[in-house]
Amino acid sequence: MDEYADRMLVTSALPYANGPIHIGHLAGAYLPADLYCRYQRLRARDVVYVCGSDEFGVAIVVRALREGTTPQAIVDRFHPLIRDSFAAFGMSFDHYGRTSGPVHRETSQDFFRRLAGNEVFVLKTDEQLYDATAGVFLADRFVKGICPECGYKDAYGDQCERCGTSLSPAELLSPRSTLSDAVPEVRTTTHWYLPLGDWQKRLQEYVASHSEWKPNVLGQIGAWFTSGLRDRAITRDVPWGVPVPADVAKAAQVSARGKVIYVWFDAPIGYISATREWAQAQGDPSLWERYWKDPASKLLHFIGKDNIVFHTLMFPAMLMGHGDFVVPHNVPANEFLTIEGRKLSTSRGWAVWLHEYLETFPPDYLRYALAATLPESKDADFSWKEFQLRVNSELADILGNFVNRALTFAKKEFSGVVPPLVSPSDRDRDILSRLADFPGRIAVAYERFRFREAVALTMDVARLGNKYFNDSQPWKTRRTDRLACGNAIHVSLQLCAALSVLTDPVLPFTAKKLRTMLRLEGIRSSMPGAQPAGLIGWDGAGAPLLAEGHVLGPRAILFTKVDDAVIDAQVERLTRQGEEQGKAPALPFAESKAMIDYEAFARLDLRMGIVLSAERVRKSRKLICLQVDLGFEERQILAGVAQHFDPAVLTGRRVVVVANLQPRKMMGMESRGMLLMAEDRDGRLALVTADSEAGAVVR
Ligand code: B3M
Ligand code: ZN
Repeated sequence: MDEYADRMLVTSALPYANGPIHIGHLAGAYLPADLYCRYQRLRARDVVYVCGSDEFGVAIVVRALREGTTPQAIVDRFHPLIRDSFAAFGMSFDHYGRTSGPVHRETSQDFFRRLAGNEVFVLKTDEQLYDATAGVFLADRFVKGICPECGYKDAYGDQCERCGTSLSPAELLSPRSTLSDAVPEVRTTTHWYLPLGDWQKRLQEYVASHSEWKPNVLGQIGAWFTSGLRDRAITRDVPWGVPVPADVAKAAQVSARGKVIYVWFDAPIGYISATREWAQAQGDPSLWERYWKDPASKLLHFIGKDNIVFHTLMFPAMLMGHGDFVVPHNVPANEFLTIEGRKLSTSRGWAVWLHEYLETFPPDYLRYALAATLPESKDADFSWKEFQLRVNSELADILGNFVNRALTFAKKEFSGVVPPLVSPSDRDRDILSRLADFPGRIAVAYERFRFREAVALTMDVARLGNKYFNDSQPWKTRRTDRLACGNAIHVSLQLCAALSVLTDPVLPFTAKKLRTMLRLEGIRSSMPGAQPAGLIGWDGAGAPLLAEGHVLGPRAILFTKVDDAVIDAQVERLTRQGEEQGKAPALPFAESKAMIDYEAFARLDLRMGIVLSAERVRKSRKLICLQVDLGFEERQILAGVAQHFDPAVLTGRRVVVVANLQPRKMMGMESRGMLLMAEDRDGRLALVTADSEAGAVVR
């Protein structure tokens, strides 16, 4: 049952420090990890859980430019907001660091230096736009110019925000630097690449040894292997990041000026630097090595599905290339969260921010509501109505109600002292024996990252208590059979004590409150830090924890129901926020085209197709080559969507094809047809599809 050794290093994806945390983050990489770590600590496992703010990356520089400030000012604003809102939400990191600090810089440069020394990298030189005034090369978001497709004069070097066309800086007309407004020059620049293709075989063997990984993770990795791993640039000409070590650049005879390590190379190394900072804080700077260099320690990364490739392929290749470290033992990635049935979008203001949530509700309400519906194998939806239902009908009406009845009865009928269990009935004995199984049953779910199931089973203990209480009818036996009444309250209180341990991973604040009400001591904490021996842990929750005669503490209400008005206000706030932010870009709709007659439309031969395979076209940033089954024949079609879709998600999809388009040659390959796409105002693309057979005519 327990798949991991006693020692483990657990991480959650480092959130970018260019905005607050929202509930989509929590459902993806953070809450699952915290549930898991708290559970493992209750099992007396040696867990170190680290995270930290990811403070580099182009997005942070762009935001700084937009706000007329510096990247450091941006991360200095959001790092504490993220750190503190995590703490208020009950995230039990052993250490929460930040990648703009000195330990991370040193750790990243040492890592880079080792790979360079092991000749893992390849160097490549190509042309890039250069701003002679600012003295830096211009990554795509640092160049603006006229869109060659629609003439929009403020198109960025990666995409035109008006027509959505994906671009490269060299395609812009009259380009100019967003840093200095200078007209850029074309200069050659050299970068270090990680030749992932060289590692594909070894990575396939590594992944094949982990058949226990979640299917959604293995599925995505399989598609990456099918399309073939490619070289990944791991340095950038960006004025913000961990500088490429000067000695490595010198040895390679490459100018290090303005060159930094690519954020997706240094960010996972942030897990190592955070562990080093943790070890320093423990007073033993070498302690981190027990978790990163000892094969007996298991490394687990909790992430969202958009980070799978970096944690199961790129980072393992880096670690293998380095040679000193363990490789990830599991990467239980979650899918995405939608909100009120719509895709979460920070740019459109369609998000629930954690720090704003905490202004109105206790953390445990959201911990429970999210844990009960985590997107573990497919996307899941968060709605305020369901949040209210989870709090009112489950937390309050099941768990809170049971605890309140048991403690109220103990107070009123037995002066707040645990009554003896004397000649227990079959029902009494049955409950106690069923209780004994719960820690083991719930543990299986936690060990297999099935948190929704773990939380549902935990609530089953409270459901069992309510049923037992109703069936025992202590309100009658208190007059007719004091002994039976005492037994009923004795057993009910044992269930309450068990719940104060078993709910701890998901409801840490409530569990602590319940243990205080029960005056239950000697229980392990699920928080980080050394603990004395002999404490009762997870498995101990299956046996009675309260001796007869034990004096209980003062009662309190565990949960306050959420009113409709409060929920309506949240929905209204989200809608208003969405409208305001959604309106902000005020992107115009694409121009309407001239009217046509029916005959013009009828000449189109639109057919349903099924994508048999999809792979990126080498040396092209935009093209994907698809083999499409049209029912009556197979077609090769080139589509300029490589910056919108991962080829893996296109394979197997039903698409609409313009089947009578003249064939075209692109990059030396023939394209015989075109896929229909829907493109919304901010350039997001979606496949036009229908649930029909290949070859079906679309009218
Ligand atoms: N900051 C991307 C993200 O927040 C990145 C994660 C890094 S984990 C090493 O999804
Ligand atoms: Zn355009």
